[in-house]
Amino acid sequence: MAGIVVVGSQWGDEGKGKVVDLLCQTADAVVRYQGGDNAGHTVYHKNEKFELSSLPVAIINPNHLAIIGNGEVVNPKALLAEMAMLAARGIDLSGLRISDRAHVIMPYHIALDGLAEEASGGRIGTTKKGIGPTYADKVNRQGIRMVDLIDPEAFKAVLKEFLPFKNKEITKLYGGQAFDFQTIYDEYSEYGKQLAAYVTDTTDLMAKLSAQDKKIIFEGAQGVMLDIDHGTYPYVTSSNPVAAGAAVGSGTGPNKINQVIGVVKAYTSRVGEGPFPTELKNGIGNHIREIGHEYGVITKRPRRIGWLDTVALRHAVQVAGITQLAVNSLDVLSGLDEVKIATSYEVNGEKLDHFPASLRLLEKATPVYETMPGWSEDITAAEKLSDLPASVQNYLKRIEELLQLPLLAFAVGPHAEQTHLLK
Ligand code: 2SA
Ligand code: MG
Repeated sequence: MAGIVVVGSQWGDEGKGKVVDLLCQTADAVVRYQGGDNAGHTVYHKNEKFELSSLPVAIINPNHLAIIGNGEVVNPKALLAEMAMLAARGIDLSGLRISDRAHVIMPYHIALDGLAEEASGGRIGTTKKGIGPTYADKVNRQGIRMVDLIDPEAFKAVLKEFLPFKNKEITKLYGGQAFDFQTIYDEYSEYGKQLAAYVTDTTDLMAKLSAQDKKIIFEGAQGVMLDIDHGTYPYVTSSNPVAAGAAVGSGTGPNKINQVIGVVKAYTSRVGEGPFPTELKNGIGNHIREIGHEYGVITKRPRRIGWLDTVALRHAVQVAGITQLAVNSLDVLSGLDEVKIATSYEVNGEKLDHFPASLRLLEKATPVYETMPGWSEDITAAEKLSDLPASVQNYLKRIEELLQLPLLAFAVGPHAEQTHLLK
């Protein structure tokens, strides 16, 4: 088996969907391994725009399996709505498989996420999709899995056991509204019934695919800097976007992963709270946000914008084992006189060339920049490296040098036809 992981190398929204869409044309299966409907993946397929959330973006391509792995958390209501939207647009869902081990996002998780954000004045800036509380229950062994959801008796038993604790938390801690057992049970049993045909032992399926000579793409959501272990904790999501997460979140051995493609946006964006050393709170940042349509796919929040940060990227390369780069959104930078790349930070007059754990250090970190000439040409029709102006080629070359990794692909626009593999 050939296993290729596609990871976001920054704080999400690097354009992983485009790269997956390109690579999955020759794949046998594509697996999402973490996150849930907090993810917002935009892909343009045959000139049609699709915004996907819980499903692997590869679902829009027929001819291969699209798997929701055990590491994902599934909002059944949102997933069914996404499936209905795709079916209405003529997308064939017969390749969809949902892990019976994936945990279910329950309405009380969504309520708790919202209540915690509200009570703290938006401390993390989550998407309020219940992601953190669902993973917390999983780790605390109070979660409900898909295998339970599709089995009415099992579902009744686990919901009866856990709901009183959740209601206590909601009412006593936050003064919120308790959930009624029967209402949730009836509604969610129905979702279970509708999803049952897709729910299967995907771990066993992965084992079978591994035993054959199959090509599998592991589709990451969010980005390495939002990883619960390796990101800017606590300003992170509650899963492991790093490539190792692909093994855990799909039930595949790490030895089955041969390639890790780090998707990099030509600048940096971040949505939600947390450190962002190269953030541009000025006209350039605003300009990039507008040109790049940098607004949350799910929450519509304006994304924070900054220069490319190779301190953070080197950290991502290291912790995710990235082997090749795909650099996106080069077109968005067209028209700037100069572009900057952070190569190290300065903290209290000292040089720091690795990404620190301490938020206090990060707060004081001033990026040390290299400045390069910008480009003014419209590059959206470029197909090969040699079609790009020298300043763009130099920018890409410098990224390769600073990260000591080869470029595999680049994109000059949002459409599938604007993402190009290097020959
Ligand atoms: P959560 O909801 O618990 O995962 O939030 C925790 C942090 O993770 C960030 N996060 C994201 N960052 C970028 N993109 C994401 N997906 C959507 C998109 C976001 C949106 O593609 O645009 O619509 O706002 C995503 N999902 C989670 C989140 O902002 C918190 O910082
Ligand atoms: Mg996104």
